[in-house]
Amino acid sequence: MATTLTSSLSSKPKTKTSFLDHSSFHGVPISSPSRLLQPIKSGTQNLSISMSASYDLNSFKFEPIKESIVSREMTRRYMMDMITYADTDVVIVGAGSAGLSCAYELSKNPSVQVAIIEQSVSPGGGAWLGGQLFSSMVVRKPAHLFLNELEIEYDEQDDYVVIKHAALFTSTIMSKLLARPNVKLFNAVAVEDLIVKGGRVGGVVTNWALVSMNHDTQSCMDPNVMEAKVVVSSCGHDGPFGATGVKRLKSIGMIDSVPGMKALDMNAAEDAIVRLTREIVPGMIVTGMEVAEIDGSPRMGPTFGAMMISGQKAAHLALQSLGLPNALDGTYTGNIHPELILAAADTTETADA
Ligand code: AHZ
Repeated sequence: MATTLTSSLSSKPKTKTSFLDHSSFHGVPISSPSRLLQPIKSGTQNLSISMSASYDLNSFKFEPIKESIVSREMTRRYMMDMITYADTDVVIVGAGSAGLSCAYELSKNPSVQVAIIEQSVSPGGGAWLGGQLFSSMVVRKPAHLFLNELEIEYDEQDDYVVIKHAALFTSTIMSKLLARPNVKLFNAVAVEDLIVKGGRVGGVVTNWALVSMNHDTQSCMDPNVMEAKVVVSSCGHDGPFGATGVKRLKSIGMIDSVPGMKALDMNAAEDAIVRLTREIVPGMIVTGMEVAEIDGSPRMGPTFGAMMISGQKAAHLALQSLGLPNALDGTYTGNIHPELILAAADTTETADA
């Protein structure tokens, strides 16, 4: 269970108010943690730091290795992953906050094989920062329950919580997710297109991201493919790679329009993103900010609760599509907080609903 930092960071006792009544937090400076006010101790006194292994740091030496062994270890394992995931249960396109939340939730079922494809070398999308270039990440309740599950500490305020650094969320969810045996992250790989058969999305067309970015500087460099029973598109809002999934659906005539996200309204935006997370065409679920692109709903700016809950909803939609127990039709018995069990909303709703 996560503990909160409120007691150590806040200089005033907290009283419960609605944010409409003006939170006691607004404008109140946060006092420095007391340890920062202590002078750094010198010498050996009070030091009880230990190293887990007793290396001799004065004459240190690694065990020997042949260079070719390193190459073969990497190549063999990556190629085995490509062979294994050439035909998989779910492909998640985009490892931002929504895609990672979806993958985390989905991969709790060990029988579901999940491939995450991220065009950037570094997964995480925009969630390494909270907004602009600031570190803290604001998460509106009740999405803090997801943080409790992930054991991420936060500073609790009235109707929201604040994680001291967005990177703490992103690194924690990634470390738990990527350790699962049924998950593979293919980073530096871009989804260039979709496999579509009989009106159903049946997988993705991939290429090394650096190749995708250089198509116009080379002669034809054909892509690779990955078949999937379900594709989850979490490509974020429009940008060099953003909204790739829904833009492609429009260009091949599977949806009529991609109006683009509307201007910022945090309250309307976050509810709409969760409500409109859905299977947009057979075989493809859309989550995160890409939802706002397709529905012309507002953006929320620097608040991340909707990315987490939308990702979780996308995971349960994928489980439903796979015919597995899920929180949408009440058949799920796994670890999800009752408040986060999403009502089986009418997923055909539009932004104007
Ligand atoms: O690199 C992209 C990013 O990491 C990746 N991506 C996009 N297209 C791809 C493609 N192939 C592979 N064709 C691709 N990867 O998708 C990820 C999207 O992450 P994100 O953080 O941009 O989107 P998100 O929906 O997870 O989170 C959005 C966070 C935002 S934006 C916003 C605002 O602008 O108001 N507010 C919030 C909270």
